Amino acid sequence: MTALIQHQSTHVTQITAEAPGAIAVLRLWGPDAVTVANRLFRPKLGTRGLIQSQPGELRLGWFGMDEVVALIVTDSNLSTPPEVEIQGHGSPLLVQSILNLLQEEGIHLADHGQYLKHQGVGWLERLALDHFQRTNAPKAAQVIWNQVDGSLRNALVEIRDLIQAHDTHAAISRIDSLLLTAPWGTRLSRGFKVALAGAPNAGKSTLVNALAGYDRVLVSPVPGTTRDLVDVALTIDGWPFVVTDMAGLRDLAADPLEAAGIALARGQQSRADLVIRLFEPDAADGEIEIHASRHLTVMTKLDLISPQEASNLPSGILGISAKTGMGLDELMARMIIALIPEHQSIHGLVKPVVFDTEIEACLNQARQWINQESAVAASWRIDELLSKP
Ligand SMILES: Nc1nc2c(ncn2[C@@H]2O[C@H](COP(=O)(O)OP(=O)(O)OP(=O)(O)O)[C@@H](O)[C@H]2O)c(=O)[nH]1
Ligand SMILES: [Mg+2]
Repeated sequence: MTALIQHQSTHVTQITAEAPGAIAVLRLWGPDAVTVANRLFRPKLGTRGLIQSQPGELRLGWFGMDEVVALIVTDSNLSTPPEVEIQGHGSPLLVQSILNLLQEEGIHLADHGQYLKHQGVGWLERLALDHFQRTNAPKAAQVIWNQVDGSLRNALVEIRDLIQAHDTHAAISRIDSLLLTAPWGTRLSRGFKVALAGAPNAGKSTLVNALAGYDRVLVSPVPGTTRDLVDVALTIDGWPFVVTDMAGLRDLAADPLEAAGIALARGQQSRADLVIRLFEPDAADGEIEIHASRHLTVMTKLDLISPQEASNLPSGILGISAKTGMGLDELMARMIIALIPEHQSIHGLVKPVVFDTEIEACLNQARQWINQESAVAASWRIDELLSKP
């Protein structure tokens, strides 16, 4: 055991985000962590360095050019070598100077994932943490956090056990209900993609600004204003969305730049999870060809027609005014209904969810193998995911 530890190297990683902040926290682990930290740490009060500290005792001093707090961290049964935590000011320059000093002492720079791995956090949970760090929509974050907490791992263990017990019927039904979560689960960290399609001047950009709550994109009465695809990230009812404003669709665009924008917009429709088709009150519905599996049809500029006309819209068409805000709550509610299954928005927060395409591929493959009566291969595939270091 001692020989093994001797051959392991010592690492340092920054635990806090690698960006300017009030404080930065670094973690040093491995056989030389305490020795090196003790050599570089100069105590401020008294004469004692780090090495004489009780585990968990905070010590104030300098590490290189900056003042830091340092402490020795041990696990409760002392089965692993002690680690050192260094807490200092969050300036990237100061952090870099500490990291440089440590590297000069032969300490290896590691990323946060390596640190989690060292702590015994499995691949599945590290992947979930990675997704968690990329979402700031509260409900999506909660769903992903439950996967960090073991929701999906437990479900995969159950499936593997069912396969091994030759209960293939139950295993397939569990796999299928998990796979049903993938279309929305895999969007939790990157957001549901919503494209706005409509003729020039339909009010797409005005709607983007109304949803964002500020003037994000250019609006003008001149048809053909928007050319580029502009992604705007939004949180609606706790879920993440990326709404894409794009060029108004028309067949005869004389301007080559507008024509290029229209080509981009057509391509974007097929990549979107949901297309919102917009048309003005005096335009005929259906003018715009939609290439998407899911879409909502919306009549814009409701403030320009009489209340009587507004209340008599054909069924399936939602009226909105991005100018007055009329109908926007209903539109957002319909976006949620179209993309997040109702039962998921209530109970799904604690359920296992397929949040990554690699997991989705694994489940599809395991299902295929069960169908080909190769239970061993199916169980191996799921085990591989569960035990990935
Ligand atoms: N009265 C009223 N005017 C609106 C509304 N929405 C948009 N408009 C006006 O319609 C014109 C076109 O709006 P945009 O949002 O630029 O339209 P667009 O669909 O983005 O147009 P392109 O970028 O050219 O494709 C602008 O003058 C807006 O002020 C609305 O709800 N009510
Ligand atoms: Mg526009």
